[in-house]
Amino acid sequence: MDISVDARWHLEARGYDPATELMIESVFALVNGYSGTRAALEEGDDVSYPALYVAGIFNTPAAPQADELQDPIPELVRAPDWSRIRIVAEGQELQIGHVELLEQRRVLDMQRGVLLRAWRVRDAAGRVTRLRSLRFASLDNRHVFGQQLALTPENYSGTIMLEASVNGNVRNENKTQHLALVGAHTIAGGVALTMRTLQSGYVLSFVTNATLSGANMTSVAPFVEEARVGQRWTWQAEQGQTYTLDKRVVVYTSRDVDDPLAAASDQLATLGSTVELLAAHEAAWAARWQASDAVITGSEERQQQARWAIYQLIGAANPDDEQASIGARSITGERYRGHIFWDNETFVWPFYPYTDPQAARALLMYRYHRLDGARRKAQALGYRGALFPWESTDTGEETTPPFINVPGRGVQPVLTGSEEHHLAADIAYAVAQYRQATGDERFFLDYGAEMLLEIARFWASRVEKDEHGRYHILKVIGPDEYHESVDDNAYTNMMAQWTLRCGLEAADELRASFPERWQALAARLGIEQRELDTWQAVADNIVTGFDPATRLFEQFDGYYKLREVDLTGHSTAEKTMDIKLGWEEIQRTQVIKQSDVVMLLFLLWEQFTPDVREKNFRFYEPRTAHDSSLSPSFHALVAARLGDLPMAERYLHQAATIDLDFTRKGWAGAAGGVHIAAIGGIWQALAFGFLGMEPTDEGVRFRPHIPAHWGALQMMIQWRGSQLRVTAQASGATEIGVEAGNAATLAVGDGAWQTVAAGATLSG
Ligand code: IFM
Repeated sequence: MDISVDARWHLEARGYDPATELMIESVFALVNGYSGTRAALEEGDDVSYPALYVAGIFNTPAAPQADELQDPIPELVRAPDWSRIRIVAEGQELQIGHVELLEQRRVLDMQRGVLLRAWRVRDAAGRVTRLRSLRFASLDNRHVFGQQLALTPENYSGTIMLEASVNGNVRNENKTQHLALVGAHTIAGGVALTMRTLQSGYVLSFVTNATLSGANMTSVAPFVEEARVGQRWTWQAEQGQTYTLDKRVVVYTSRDVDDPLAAASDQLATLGSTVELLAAHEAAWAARWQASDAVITGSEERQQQARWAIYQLIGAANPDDEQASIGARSITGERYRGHIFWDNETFVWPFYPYTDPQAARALLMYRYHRLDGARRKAQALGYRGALFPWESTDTGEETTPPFINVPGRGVQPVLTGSEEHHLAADIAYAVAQYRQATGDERFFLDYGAEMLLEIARFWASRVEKDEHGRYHILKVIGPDEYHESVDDNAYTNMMAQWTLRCGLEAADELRASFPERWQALAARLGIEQRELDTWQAVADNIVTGFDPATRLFEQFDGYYKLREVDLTGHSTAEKTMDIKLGWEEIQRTQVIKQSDVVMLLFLLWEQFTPDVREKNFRFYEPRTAHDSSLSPSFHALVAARLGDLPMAERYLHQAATIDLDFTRKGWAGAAGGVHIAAIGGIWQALAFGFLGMEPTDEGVRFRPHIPAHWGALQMMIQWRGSQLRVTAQASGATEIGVEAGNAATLAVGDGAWQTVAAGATLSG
């Protein structure tokens, strides 16, 4: 089977194992920001879960989806399967389970954004059929899908029936029906299927047409069977002859246009051939790689992991959509119901300001458009300002389920929705980071400043003052979710302090440079000087848990008194620590689920002296179980910045294998979708850790730490309108080429800032 594979650009899965199938479907998914298509076998089998998700299409069913839930929870809707095929040769269905699979190779070509498959099957009568397929979800025109299938009867001639359909008979994994049929009919040269989400009322229209080429063809018959539409061919196939299906599908929803069916049909009528669509799609991927590639010269494995992370990140965001954001499993699976967490702003989002600023802006606008929901949440809990929902969907309302069934623990209350508030600061941090990285002052003036002020206002209302004039934040969950209802979580308090200062700076700046705008905004939000004085007092007097004697931050009040647990040999994949110890017990221990103080070290790096960074990392790293996929990548990042390269690489590998290792026993891995936060963390570990990128208000500095066996790390970085190519050698030499755009203010190591024009290079 002749698909050539270059591990630096391709992921490959050989054969077929039902145990790994669902993981492969997620990891090899076709993603273009608008939609995600799981890489299920086109003809289906008993375990496969073919699914399309269209970003932002959520539905809340009429009744709760599970016994433990009191109310129904909105979830990302499984949309019609656009790439379904059915092949029957001489009356025999060519599907695993009905025929013997002789060989199979599946390749995700990350460079071109295509999924390739080659397989051979033999039926009980000994007839061997060879098949090859290619699928893509266009990055050039995100509404378009393309599919090709080449079929060759190897050792027989006979009647073959081939069906290419769009199948709307789908329910979500938990069996919830979210879609109702609106209409299915033939159109000029094809077929159309329109469905509507039952409660949220989104309309989704698919139109498709296909051709089958080969000798002695008989005519094509379109079919419409309830919510399944397609075309069907039956012909006398000749031994050794190859027959090729070319299928194009267009999808529009009522989120995009008023009349999705008309839009999809009009587009299909003027669409180029599959080959032309594929060429445009590949060109779009080439442009995105040009702006975001990471090259690791000496390690094929790291190279593949890095490129897969970048592939998933490019495919997770749509720069043209301000109404959708990135859920915990991107658009590749249904775990966490497609909900959007802090995973987005803190883990995934930082890729975009440095590689695709328009996508970064669109994702922040998703939050801005939901500022009223955040105001409502703050108010409902008795606070002021804006507290974004811990779990967010299309509406901007809090959608965290109040209860959840945890394996091994039964039905448990979920406190994150009411207690995990650091997300507010995480969003503020992204707003400031975007402005710093892009210089987009318009965004700051029109939207960013308002977000910062409202979030700062939330924190000022969230604190409680003690008799010594110190401010506390009580009863929170920090990033380490193994400890609930804690007081003065260092991460939360420090990030709240940072947000308050940022809000004060925004107010000062607007007042000084844009007085009219400030007056209008302050009047609209009702901000007076008295309130700003309170913010200052809170920022100056909030407790942080820092002990100048030990140089450590206490993760939260009382953490040191908890029982120490030796985590040597702990394997998350086997059993997480909360399951091993029990939920009550784990709260009595120092076991940390995921990076907490360690995250803080990175986010507020400049605020800490080298000894504080080192001491806190060495204290908290052995206490962290990494029972959340969010954890290893940030340990990789901080370890790399501290120059501990063996540890940094170990954690980087751990982050990558969360999804890419299909062999771990008892581990469902990526089955429910890829762990996009871990993936975003991989890019951040490379950029901010190994390449040592330190963005500042003055310019961007690089202090690389490159493992010897990598040889070099080269990354494409956008900085305030300049396209940079940064190459750091393991030997220590670093070059930053300004390839295009504005002159950039750059520095390497402890060197002085330099202004480098387009076409010039800074070496250090
Ligand atoms: O947001 C995360 C959280 O930090 C840990 N549990 C899973 C959530 C979704 O990924």
